Amino acid sequence: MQSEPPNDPEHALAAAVTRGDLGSLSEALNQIDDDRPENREAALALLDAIEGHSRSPRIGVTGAPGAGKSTLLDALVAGLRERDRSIGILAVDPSSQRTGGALLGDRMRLSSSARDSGVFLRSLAARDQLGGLSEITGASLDLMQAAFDIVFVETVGVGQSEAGVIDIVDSLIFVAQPASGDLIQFMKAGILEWPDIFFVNKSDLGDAARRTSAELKAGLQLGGRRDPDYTPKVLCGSARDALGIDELLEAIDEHQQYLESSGQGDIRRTSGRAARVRNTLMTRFGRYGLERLTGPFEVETYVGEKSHSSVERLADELGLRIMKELGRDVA
Ligand SMILES: Nc1nc2c(ncn2[C@@H]2O[C@H](COP(=O)(O)OP(=O)(O)O)[C@@H](O)[C@H]2O)c(=O)[nH]1
Ligand SMILES: [Mg+2]
Repeated sequence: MQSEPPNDPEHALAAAVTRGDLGSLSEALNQIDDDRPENREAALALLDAIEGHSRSPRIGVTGAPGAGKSTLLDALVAGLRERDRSIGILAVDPSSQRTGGALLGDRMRLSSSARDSGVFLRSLAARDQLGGLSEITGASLDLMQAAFDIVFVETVGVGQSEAGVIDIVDSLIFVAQPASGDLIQFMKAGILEWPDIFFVNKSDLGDAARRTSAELKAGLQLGGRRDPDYTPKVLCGSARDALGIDELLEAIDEHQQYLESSGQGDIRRTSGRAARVRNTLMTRFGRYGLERLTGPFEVETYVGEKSHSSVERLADELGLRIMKELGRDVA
């Protein structure tokens, strides 16, 4: 049981975000993007207030530039609107500003100008210096999850570079180009390990798509998966012609049900939150600082026990501990 929410501006804003008010969501996203120190506490209060209040699916869409991720999202949005679901999309791919993504962005901005349209797009240009997703990406997705029935994050990423997106989503879709590689190349690139669903796009191009799908299926037989209990679906379709979209939506639902019934969903969320806290601490204090915490599992345990605090709050709390320890080292 949670007690009545306190009556302060952050909780009022959090409540409006949770109702799906798009103006409030934009305001909240700007607030967490404002990194002046005097604003920090308000941003943390806002993120704490929405933490754990939504179980909306968080879906990652990755793949090489040009694979059709933005076009696919456009088609998914159409399918989900028919099903009356509200949708938030976070686009971390800077190149999507220029190609098909620009169309997507314009359309979304157009439709979301009506406050109740139920579709919202936010573009984030930057990744952090280390090449991973920035801290703000996870926090933005947390806010959007509170506002919508389902949220997507589009990132350019293949194989190992997907590691960051894994920490912020429940289900990962990999959009493959036809003729983009054979089994050996997929294995070398490490793209078989993480995604929960593979969508071979541009099936209108014919045989190449069928071959790519066969190579992916063969690769998945070889094991080496993060979650050995779930066999990913390999689907074919055309984002441009809206083919295979219903099947993809079904596959997303099915994976979400698997996460729920197996308990993997909770496990993923907790380990993702812990990984985000660890990455933040690593960026701020480096390995030396992180090792000032008492044991290797301290971050995991701490995060697991505090399921009502935001990732950002937990990182600040543990950061304070590290600073105290570092101070002791100096003294
Ligand atoms: N032939 C074909 N082209 C597609 C399909 N889906 C997307 N495209 C095109 O592929 C290009 C890249 O698409 P985009 O969605 O921007 O890819 P992203 O970089 O992965 O987001 C654009 O020119 C799209 O029109 C498809 O199903 N078939
Ligand atoms: Mg794109």
